[in-house]
Amino acid sequence: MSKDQFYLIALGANLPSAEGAPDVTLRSALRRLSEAGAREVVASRFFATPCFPAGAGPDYVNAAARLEFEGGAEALLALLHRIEAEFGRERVQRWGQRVLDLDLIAAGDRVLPDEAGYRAWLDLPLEEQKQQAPDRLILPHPRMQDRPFVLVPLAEVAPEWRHPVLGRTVRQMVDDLPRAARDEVEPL
Ligand code: PH2
Ligand code: MG
Ligand code: MG
Repeated sequence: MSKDQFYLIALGANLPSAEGAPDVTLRSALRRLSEAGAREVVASRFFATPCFPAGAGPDYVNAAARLEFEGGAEALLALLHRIEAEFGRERVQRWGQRVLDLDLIAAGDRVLPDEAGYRAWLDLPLEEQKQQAPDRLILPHPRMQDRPFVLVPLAEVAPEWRHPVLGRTVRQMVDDLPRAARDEVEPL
């Protein structure tokens, strides 16, 4: 397997879909991914996590998966969006409530769009993150290192994956989190 074909994704839901409750939706979305061409899909357990930002909606169910995919990062992103749409996801409000969120977290050890473009997103202050959404694919996900609901599940499927810009493994990034934040991510 070439490193280009290895991907990490994060899954989340905090509203019921036509399939059912968030955990049922996530299980079903993982099955859809395999049917649609993702191979060797290995998923974490499911976790209950407090909504970020606090108070913006009900608790989430989150999970992570690693997988192989032939088509390239843009094609995988398009597939993730297609599956979100199939499950009734409407892209209205950022960071609010969703029936299914499938986020591309990393494509092997690639840095997109390039190291300089990546660093600009990495350093963006929180207030500006709320105003601006990137119009192109930024990888690894520029906020992954801050998010217990991404890192804790990810540590079950890719503990040794190393962030190509920060130089930290997933396991190390989990250890870097405040303990209280880690403890809020609880297996279902
Ligand atoms: N996703 C968001 C916004 N807030 N909070 C939690 N706990 N889990 C998420 O997956 C999540 C969130 C936007 O994608
Ligand atoms: Mg998303
Ligand atoms: Mg998300």
